[in-house]
Amino acid sequence: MLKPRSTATRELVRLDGLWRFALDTAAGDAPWTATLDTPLEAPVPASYNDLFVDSAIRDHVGWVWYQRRVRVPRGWAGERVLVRVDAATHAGRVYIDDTLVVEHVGGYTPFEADVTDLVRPGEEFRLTIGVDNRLSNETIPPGAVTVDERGRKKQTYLHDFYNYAGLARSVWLYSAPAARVDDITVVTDVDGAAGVIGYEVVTSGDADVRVRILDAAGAEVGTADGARGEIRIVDVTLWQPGAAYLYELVAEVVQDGEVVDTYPLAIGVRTVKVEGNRFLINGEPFYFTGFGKHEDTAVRGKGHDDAYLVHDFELMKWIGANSFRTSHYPYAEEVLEYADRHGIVVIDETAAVGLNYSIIGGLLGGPIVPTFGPDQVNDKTQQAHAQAIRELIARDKNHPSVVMWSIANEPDSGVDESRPYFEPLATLARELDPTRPITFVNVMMAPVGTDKISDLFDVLCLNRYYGWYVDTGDLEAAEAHLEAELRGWEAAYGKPIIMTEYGADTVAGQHSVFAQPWTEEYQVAYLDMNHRVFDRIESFVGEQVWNFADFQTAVGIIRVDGNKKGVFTRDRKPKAAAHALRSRWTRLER
Ligand code: BDP
Repeated sequence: MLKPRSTATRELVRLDGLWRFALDTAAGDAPWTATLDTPLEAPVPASYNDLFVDSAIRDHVGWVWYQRRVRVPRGWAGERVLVRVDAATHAGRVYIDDTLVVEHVGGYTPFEADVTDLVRPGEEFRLTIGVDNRLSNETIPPGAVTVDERGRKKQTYLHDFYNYAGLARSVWLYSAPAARVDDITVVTDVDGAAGVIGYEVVTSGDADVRVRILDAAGAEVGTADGARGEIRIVDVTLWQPGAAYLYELVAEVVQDGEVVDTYPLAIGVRTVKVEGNRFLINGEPFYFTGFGKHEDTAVRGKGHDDAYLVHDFELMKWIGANSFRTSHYPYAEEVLEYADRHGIVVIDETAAVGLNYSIIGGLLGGPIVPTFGPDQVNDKTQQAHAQAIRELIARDKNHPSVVMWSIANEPDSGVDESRPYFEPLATLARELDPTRPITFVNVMMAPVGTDKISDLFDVLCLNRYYGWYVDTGDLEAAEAHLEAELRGWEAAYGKPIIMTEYGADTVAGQHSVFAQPWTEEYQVAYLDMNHRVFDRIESFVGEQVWNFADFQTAVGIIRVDGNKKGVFTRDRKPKAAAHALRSRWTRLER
């Protein structure tokens, strides 16, 4: 699904700002059939949870309603009119006046509806969006709603970040011609000094397609006719990590010799390949440095914010990070576009986090519930997971910054049932995009020998917490255990290994001369220990610290106002570890 853009043939109205807002408990039976009777207003984009000083809103389980009036620009007569929601977490319903126009499940990918027949140019309509924050064993990510003895509903979940909900990304009204570009797929290759752009344009309506490529200065460097084909750019400038270069592919729909639609897409020419135990970008071994991140800030929750976007990338540049993982869900498209323009490499992840019912029991010594079963992860969960993979790849396939798909974080991959669950999903991801390596992120409880699915993937991504969850405070034992495990993976698979998570909770300002967990000194020593081991493992191709910044989680006895494994605090102040990482990553040669 193409991101809405303003072009010579398309117009765009961003519907961000304050909307009327109400919980389902206050909104009445059919809140979309009249003006919402509510004193509350909520900003879009933002998660709603932390806005109001009201725990009934913060802890709400179920639907909430957003509403505003929208005027269709009067010049849009004869155009198709579409409403697009960049994300509704976790399920959304859009109403134009009294009419339901689209429903969508999955909290981090966009959806839209053609509403032309329900609205009129120059006139207003009532736009109501319902958003449901509930997770079940059949959603991605999974969760469960429980009802306690007082009849109170609670949302529980298995992932370690707060269940922020609402409209955390932009909402758009846009116009597009009836005969238009619906989708573009670009695959790039390199042939000597030339770049080869394979493209496919899907259109609605019967029309011809023309494609032009412009360089960064706007000069035309290639053209082609037809809905699919190949364009060669002689003397191509490659998109490189740390040295982004973007061309613009302009797809035009032509009817009777006239251009009726035009859609520009930023593209970068680069190749990605796994060869033996190396990860190659443009044929050169690439070593990932950086973080697992979160979309998470105070007050706005997961609300997209351009100021934080720019600042986070500046901090990553300062610290010497060349990459990050969109842990644990697809991030706002603005983030990927920014990565494209700034040469930051992305591992792009679905929201399949927490497919592991044994972890909580395992960590806290409680009962271990099996992950796969009719009331846990089942066929419907798998279907939702397949849909999440489809939507992620459909949305992000053209970003040069995206070099690998991660189809799940820390699933229960140590049990036999994980294989029939994951095998078709890995096949699906490869069919949808045969050009990028695929991975899943392996959990500590499924080490080599226990894990049942790693052979299905190209890169071994491991999350390991030796020195934190195990060998707590004993970095000597941790070092030996970590090294032994990594050597086991290396010997068994011969594939590239990335440590996609390693980290220690650290309260900024906590200090000790001893190796005391929770102190800034311990975080530095913990990271140093990991790095010593990584540097001894030949198959290592990357290190992404958990986490870029402190972030909010559900309450629990192992969380202090959230997860404190950030190298930066939640408001982006460096802990001592930030300086230590900077000193390593700005000098690292591997
Ligand atoms: C891993 C998860 C991550 C957690 C992290 C932690 O992938 O989401 O936040 O551990 O415990 O299990 O800090």
